[in-house]
Amino acid sequence: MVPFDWADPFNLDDQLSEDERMIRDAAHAFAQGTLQPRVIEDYAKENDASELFPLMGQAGMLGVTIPEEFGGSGASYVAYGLVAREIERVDSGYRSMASVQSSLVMYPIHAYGTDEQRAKYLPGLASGELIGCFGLTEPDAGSDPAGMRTYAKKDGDGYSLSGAKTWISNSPFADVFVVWAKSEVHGDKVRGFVLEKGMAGLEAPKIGGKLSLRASTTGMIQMDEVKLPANALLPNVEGIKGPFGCLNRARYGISWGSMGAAEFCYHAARQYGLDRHQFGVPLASKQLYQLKLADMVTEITLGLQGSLRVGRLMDEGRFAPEMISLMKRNNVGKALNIARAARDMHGGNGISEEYQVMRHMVNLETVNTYEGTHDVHALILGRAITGLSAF
Ligand code: TGC
Ligand code: FAD
Repeated sequence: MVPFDWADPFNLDDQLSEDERMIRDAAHAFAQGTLQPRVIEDYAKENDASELFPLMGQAGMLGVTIPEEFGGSGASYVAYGLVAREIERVDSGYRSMASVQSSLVMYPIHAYGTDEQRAKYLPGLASGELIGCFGLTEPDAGSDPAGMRTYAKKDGDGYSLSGAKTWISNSPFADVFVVWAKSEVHGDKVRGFVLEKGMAGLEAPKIGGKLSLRASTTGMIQMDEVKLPANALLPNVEGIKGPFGCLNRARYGISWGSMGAAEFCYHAARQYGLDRHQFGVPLASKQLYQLKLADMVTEITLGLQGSLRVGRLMDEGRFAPEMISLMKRNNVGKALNIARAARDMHGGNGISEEYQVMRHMVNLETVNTYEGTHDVHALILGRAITGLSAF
């Protein structure tokens, strides 16, 4: 028998390789040393924290699974998940900045791009000198991205792109835009294009007034006959499965990241209950308080174990996208419940920025919606279980 570790009940640490532990520890040091000291202010002021990208790059937080020849770390999907968990332990918005860069910009350029595109963009994206964004969602096409209207017309040897994307992480300060559009030349199939900041007809205004994910900058991408050369096309994928291939990676990372946010809330609630006395005893001595902590540690332990399993299957090339839907949906939903409980367990202090649990709680509302809503992932699973589409 071994003693029970309340912070790591199933000994996750033991199931990681030496390299994965090193990457996890580096991510923890970066997140606690660089991100944690500034998060309350970034969130309160809705700062555009673009200067964090080169810092993330130097710390090896970008392109974890991208081969080293392109500036990435060439590490496992489990390592990528561990990085997401450490960053989101501080804030979901910072994790969003990093996961869009790695999974939604670097991944498609690496997987679907030419050698020329890889060489041009990936090293700068890995170092954080370049910032990327991913334009799929439109004002009238959110859960149903196949309903997109953004259109690429033939224009000489290249294309002319028009349309609008909305709710796009990083877009107001992005240098590189991976945009998905229906393409005239390709029989109106969805294709990916790489746009660059400063192109005529391309604008990326910020969306202000968010009450969630305020440390991450979100905007639109407005395209008015943006002229693109032929080599702006990502040639190696056609159809809506292109963007979905990217979403698989990002959703998987979110399944780990949301557990990081949940762990922060669980640890905070435990400590608060030990420190805070009411009725002459610590709150943590009360059965109701302990029940909530027991529920938290159970969901976190199972959630991390599930993400680890899916990560291993991804590393072996043996995953189904529905496995990722299962883990994204479960872990984010559970993390949101945990954050709400932690907020409650902190009493009045729970609404203060200083205690941070409410920031995690409202962030997780966004995480529950983006990358496929909680209900959309239920329908993805429902279709796989029954063979019947309920979208
Ligand atoms: P459907 O008929 O299901 O499939 C069309 C084609 O796509 C293939 N496919 C996938 N391929 C790889 N991975 C997946 N996960 C895939 N899902 C589907 C499928 O095999 C088929 O291929 P083919 O060759 O037969 O054509 O497509 P549908 O249009 O009916 O889609 C249904 C649904 C609901 C599953 C899908 O539209 C969906 O997932 N909606 C949610 C949209 C979403 O997640 N948007 C995210 C935007 S990005 C974002 O939120 C970033 S947040 C910032 C951050 O990450 O931090
Ligand atoms: P809708 O699709 O309109 O859904 C509204 C409600 O209806 C939801 O509850 C949903 O579950 C439900 N619903 C929808 N369809 C069905 C159905 N068939 N059956 C039952 N219920 C249904 N997108 C990008 O492309 N790139 C980004 O970088 C990005 N970053 C984001 C950052 C933030 C802060 C936010 C909030 C969003 C971001 N998104 C991004 C967009 C995000 O992916 C979408 O918001 C999400 O996919 C949901 O789409 P929607 O907002 O249009 O909601």
